[in-house]
Amino acid sequence: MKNLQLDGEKKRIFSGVQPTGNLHLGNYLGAIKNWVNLQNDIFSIFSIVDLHAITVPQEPLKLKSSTHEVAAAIIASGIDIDKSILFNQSLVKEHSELAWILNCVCRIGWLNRMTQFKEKAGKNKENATVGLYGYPVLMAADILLYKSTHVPVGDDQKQHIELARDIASSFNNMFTSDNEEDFFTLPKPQIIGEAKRVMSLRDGTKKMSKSDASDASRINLTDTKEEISNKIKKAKTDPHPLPSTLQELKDRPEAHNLLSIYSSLSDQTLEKVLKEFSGKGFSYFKPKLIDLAVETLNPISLEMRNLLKDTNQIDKVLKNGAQKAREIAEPVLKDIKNLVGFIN
Ligand code: AQP
Repeated sequence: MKNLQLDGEKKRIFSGVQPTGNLHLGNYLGAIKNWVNLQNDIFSIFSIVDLHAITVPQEPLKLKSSTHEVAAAIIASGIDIDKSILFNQSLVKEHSELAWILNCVCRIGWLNRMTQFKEKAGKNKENATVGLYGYPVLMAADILLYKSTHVPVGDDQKQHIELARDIASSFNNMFTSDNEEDFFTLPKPQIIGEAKRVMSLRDGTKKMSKSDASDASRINLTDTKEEISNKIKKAKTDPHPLPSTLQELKDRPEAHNLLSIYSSLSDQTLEKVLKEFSGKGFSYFKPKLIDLAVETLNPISLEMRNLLKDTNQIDKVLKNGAQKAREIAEPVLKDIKNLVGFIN
């Protein structure tokens, strides 16, 4: 395990994913694919954030099986558990403890601006849980507990990272004196690749999401070749041929989405993909996208199925990861408690 202690200019990554159902192409391209690339250069901590998952009601047995599935998906996608840390959040109690302290730093006005709460609570705000409202504070705790410097996420999480920076900065002002080095470095979001926000296959203006009622709206990492193929064939499009410039994609959300997915899966810029398909119809483009999606996702889903045959082994991996995570978290939280004025 390299680099457990953070010294000098060292970078450290934290990122998480909720066990709220099967992972989809958005989670893969927006987050996990980038994690796999980054783990070779930067010491990384990845968490299956089950404490976040229960901010909306979860069926307990389903939560357990989703946690196994997400762990299997992350490992099958290429996260190396000897190089990086992988654990489920509730095994490291310091996350909840720090969240409480940060609840006493974060201002209600800051939380009131969070768009994800507005979207998830919908019209029935009074009925949303306090946990859903405070979700971004727990997320700030997740990141800051490891003194993380970088947080690779999809574009939808940018506002939450900005809030984590505000909370860290406020904590520094409250508890670090002028002649001391700031306790927290302000974490930076890393929003990488051409598919920063993968959209629904049924509606190019809506984010691809696990909780969308329509399974046809997303490609799950567990989908078979046939399912991937059918979903892409049925994906919403428009009647025009594919354009040659980014400008012309502006009012064509479905075309933009499918081309961005192709570009991210093939590790090419969107400009290059536009050059390749300019003037062609969707009937020409979609089979190419199907081939590429199947080629990338099929090995992942096969490996996932293999890993899921032994869930005891997955539990062992997560517990071992949690132990390593606590080696970092415990002393950081002790320092924080000390700064706040707790006897510990
Ligand atoms: N559509 C997306 N495009 C790009 N990135 C995405 N991410 C999620 N959806 C997209 C990124 O995946 C990581 C894990 O997300 P999450 O599961 O913790 O939560 P989420 O953003 O709320 O994802 P969902 O699918 O929309 O879940 P539900 O439906 O349960 O709320 C994050 O880095 C996120 O940016």
